[in-house]
Amino acid sequence: MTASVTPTHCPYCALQCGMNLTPVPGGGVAVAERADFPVNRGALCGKGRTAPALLSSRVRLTSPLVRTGGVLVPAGWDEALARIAEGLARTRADHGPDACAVFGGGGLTNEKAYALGKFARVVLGTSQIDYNGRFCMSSAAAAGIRAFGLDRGLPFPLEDVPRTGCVILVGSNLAETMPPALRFVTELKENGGTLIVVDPRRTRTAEQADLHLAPRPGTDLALALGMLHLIVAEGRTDEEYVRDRTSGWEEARAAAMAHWPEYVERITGVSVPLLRQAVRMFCEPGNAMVLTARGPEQQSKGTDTVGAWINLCLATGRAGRPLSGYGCLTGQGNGQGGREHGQKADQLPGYRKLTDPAARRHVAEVWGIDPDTLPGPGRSAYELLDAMGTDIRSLLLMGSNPVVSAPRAAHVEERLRSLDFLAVADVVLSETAELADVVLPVTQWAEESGTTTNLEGRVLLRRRAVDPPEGVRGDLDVLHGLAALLGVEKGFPTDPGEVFEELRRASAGGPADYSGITYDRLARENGVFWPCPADDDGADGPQHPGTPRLFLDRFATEDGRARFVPVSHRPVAEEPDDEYPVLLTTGRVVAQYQSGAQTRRVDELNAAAPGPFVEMHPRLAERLGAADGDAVTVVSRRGRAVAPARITTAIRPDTVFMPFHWPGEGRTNTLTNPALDPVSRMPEFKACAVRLEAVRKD
Ligand SMILES: Nc1nc2c(c(=O)[nH]1)N[C@H]1C(S)=C(S)[C@@H](COP(=O)(O)OP(=O)(O)OC[C@H]3O[C@@H](n4cnc5c(=O)[nH]c(N)nc54)[C@H](O)[C@@H]3O)O[C@H]1N2
Ligand SMILES: Nc1nc2c(c(=O)[nH]1)N[C@H]1C(S)=C(S)[C@@H](COP(=O)(O)OP(=O)(O)OC[C@H]3O[C@@H](n4cnc5c(=O)[nH]c(N)nc54)[C@H](O)[C@@H]3O)O[C@H]1N2
Ligand code: SF4
Ligand SMILES: [Mo]
Repeated sequence: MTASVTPTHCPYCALQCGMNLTPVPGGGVAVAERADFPVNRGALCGKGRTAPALLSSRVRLTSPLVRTGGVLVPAGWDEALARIAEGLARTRADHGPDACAVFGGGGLTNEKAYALGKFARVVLGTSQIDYNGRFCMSSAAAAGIRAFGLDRGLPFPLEDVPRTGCVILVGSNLAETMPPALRFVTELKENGGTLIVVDPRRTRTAEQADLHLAPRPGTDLALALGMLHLIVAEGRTDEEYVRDRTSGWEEARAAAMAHWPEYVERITGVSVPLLRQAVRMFCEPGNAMVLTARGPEQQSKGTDTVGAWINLCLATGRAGRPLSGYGCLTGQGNGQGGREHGQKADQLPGYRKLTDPAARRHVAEVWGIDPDTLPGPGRSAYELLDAMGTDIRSLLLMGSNPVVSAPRAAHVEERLRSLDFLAVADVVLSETAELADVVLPVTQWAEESGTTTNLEGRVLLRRRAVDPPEGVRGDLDVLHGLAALLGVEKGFPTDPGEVFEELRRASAGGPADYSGITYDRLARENGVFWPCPADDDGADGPQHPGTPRLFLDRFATEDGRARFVPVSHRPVAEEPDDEYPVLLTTGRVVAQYQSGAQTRRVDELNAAAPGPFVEMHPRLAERLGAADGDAVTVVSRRGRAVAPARITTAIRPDTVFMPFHWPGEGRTNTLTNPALDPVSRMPEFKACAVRLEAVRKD
């Protein structure tokens, strides 16, 4: 390996910031600025900057572990893989293929996600595969497909954001969750544009806003409907656009007109004058965007809620036009690509539908199998975890830590413990890996190549910069080895470039068409936006340029029109009552990532965010008799958690907020409600009813 500089991308969030890596003698790499990548122009947050710490960390796994006499002990790779193959084969023989399940993650590269989906369907023959992206942006994906016929997080590059007129950021705290992207909204303001932030908390992001609306958690749907009502009442709709480019307006309009501003004020707590001000700002002549993140999406009505915000864009002619539109800020490193290539329960590569006969024929041909042997759609992530130990008997898990991150986590943990067999591939001994029968230590981002697709739909190449330590193997090697032990010798190459070549063919002609993208091109071009079909002639002529901006001429629906969906307000699945009078909402802090499996093992990040807390308003704290820093017990119908109070006027008095990055006593997901959205099957992470008790001081 040469000691030269390798340009690559961050292992964490969906921004996929560009960075340069240089190997450090003795192990690991040094991170340096990489100014040529337009998304971050060299800027990195603390997580990206410290990502190399985990490469040479002592806590990283460097040997497979197998459970022997009740404890995990180091073992060789041959033994570990054989144990997994045996576990899966026994389940299949005793209970049928659907008793084997696979769980993936949106942090896995496109190549891994593709191989994992293929492994489930071709090697195990199971329909039971899903992944953590179901917990992430699935409601926005469902709403995007319903309205536009296609789901790509942002239909435009981030560089368009500062050039629009008004941005409504709904439930995104990007100052903490994508810090380098804050630049795009501060530049918007410098350019004379306006920023509206919708968040029950006055976050660091909300502090940047010209207008901050702080609705009660779980009421964004009503808020958007109230705004649409005012838009109609004030004659601010774009009639020509609605006529020429959309369908279904009459029904959607009628539904919105039932949501009077005063009624919306009662539901959301946002006053009618503020609602009017938001409408005025959004309807200024010119362009506007609505960007959503997990706030409105992680609700048991997330799909309809995003639909309501999309309706607002459509009614005002703000979608499929330059510098205007609706977008979802996808979360995980490969949150976009991870939902396109087949680790989702209902999906085949290229964002094809598993129920579509033509899609099945196409992919089966690439895989060299009979389409009739392809299983049908399986269960969604929470439903799959809930079925562990009942009709699911064995699980292979890669790239997720549900013991910390799944809703109703104590129940999920108990389900995982009741499995006949659990195998986990990870870089560290996560809380989920601790429960496994076999743990496989895998390589990390800087030690392997592969592609990710960032939140803009920009396909990127991560490059190997250093050799992995002895004892670890890549996820692709794991799948290759297991496939061979289970009797499938071909079709699971270990070289990511070879997997990508197959992915290109499998995606060709699908909605997420990657067939015109090659590793060579990615190395030259700093990313290519899908869809990017291959040239038919195969000659060296002009290549498809990729598609940075979607929908400018037509939407991806059959008739090319965007579809309004009539939606109406409904309450959260669990409204506060006398017994559980307060709403809990959950989310993130800047220094920790997700279940914390990686970032809790980095000293600098731990020092910045050492543990969980319960953010609450002074009035609520006073009623409770809690001072700042006092331990507070939070009780829901699922269980209880304890964490110190953090008292601030930045949150509504009827709501508390907890970050979800920690296991144990302060595990937020012990409390959360797995009520699912009927379309996307997204759990309601953002609202459940709780009771608070101040812990007695001695
Ligand atoms: N530091 C850090 N960065 C990350 C991650 C991380 O774990 N840590 N994870 C990455 C991933 S996978 C994701 S998905 C993204 C998530 O990125 P964000 O969506 O920005 O993160 P969250 O903190 O989950 O939620 C955003 C905001 O929603 C607000 N909110 C809560 N309930 C409601 C509601 O009912 N309505 C509205 N409108 N807002 C509400 C919360 O107060 C919070 O400020 O971040 C990515 N980046
Ligand atoms: N209460 C509450 N809960 C939430 C949310 C919320 O807002 N509130 N947000 C939800 C969201 S948006 C998300 S995305 C989920 C995320 O939650 P998780 O799915 O738990 O995500 P991570 O913590 O990133 O887990 C990834 C695991 O895979 C490992 N890993 C990393 N890279 C690789 C790799 O390449 N291969 C393998 N084999 N392993 C790897 C990591 O070490 C880690 O253990 O949490 C959800 N849970
Ligand atoms: S913002 Fe996201 S991609 Fe950029 S450095 Fe931070 S974690 Fe990495
Ligand atoms: Mo996410």
